[in-house]
Amino acid sequence: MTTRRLAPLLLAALAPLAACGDDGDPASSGGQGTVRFTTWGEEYIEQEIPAGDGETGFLDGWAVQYDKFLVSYHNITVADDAGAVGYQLAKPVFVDNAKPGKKELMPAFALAAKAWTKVSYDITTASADATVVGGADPADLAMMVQNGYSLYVEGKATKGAVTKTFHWGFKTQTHYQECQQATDGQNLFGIVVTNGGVDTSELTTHGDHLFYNRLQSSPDPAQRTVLLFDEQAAADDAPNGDGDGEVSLPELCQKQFDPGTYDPSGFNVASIGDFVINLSRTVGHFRGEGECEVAPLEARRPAFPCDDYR
Ligand SMILES: [Ca+2]
Repeated sequence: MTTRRLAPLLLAALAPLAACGDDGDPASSGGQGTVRFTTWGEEYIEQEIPAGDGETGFLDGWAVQYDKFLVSYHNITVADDAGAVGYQLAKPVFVDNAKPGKKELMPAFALAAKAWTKVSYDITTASADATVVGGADPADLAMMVQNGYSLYVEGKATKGAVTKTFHWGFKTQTHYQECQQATDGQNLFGIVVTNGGVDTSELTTHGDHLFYNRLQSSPDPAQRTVLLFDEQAAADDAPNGDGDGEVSLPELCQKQFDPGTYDPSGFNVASIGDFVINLSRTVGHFRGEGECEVAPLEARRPAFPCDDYR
């Protein structure tokens, strides 16, 4: 598993981005090609996030296994450098990335052979009319709709003889834009469709990000971003929680974070819950380790993320 860096969390509204670059047709081929979008939770969500050195797994000895990783995708959009939309998903898609394998998000479609530099998507509240793909359970979609969730994770963490379960439903509304990946040492924005070719974009979800100890990568390389669960586990224990073995979001929202261990990176957070809710916006990625700019979509956001979860 390669080391990851955190996607920037942009909590302010983004100014429109000026178009830039060339005419966006490096393929110069004419004709058209086929475009596919898939999603995958990688080994971390399918199998386990093990104990490790902080970057390869939990620094404090925990291991996490997901039973559900439910994602509500909306508005998957492919546009060119001038903003002309070549494709936009008409119906939302519902998927469970705890199910094994890479899942097709929609049927393959054709696009003109050229660079499509602007790929974006949303993870927003699940919709009853969503297309259920990849073997996801329609009952889980109904649960998401009923509770107003956009993302829901369920699983267990173990350390020695201790097991803590979790069922966390997130209501965050997040837009992922300017999706890009490092290719041959450069950041390639969006996708390149070639004449007769097939291009596949994976909207990868990173299950480890919920357990990071900082909200943005530190400019100081000595300050590592690491995976931790001790504080989350302690949120279930007295005096913060009810000790029933289940770490709930309200319990996380009661638990102040240790500033010696957790770095809010300048964001307004007071509890471990605020960390986890903010980090829920960073699970969305592009083509494996590729990144997108993260933009919250809520018209109103509370002073602290937990204010909507107590
Ligand atoms: Ca509990």
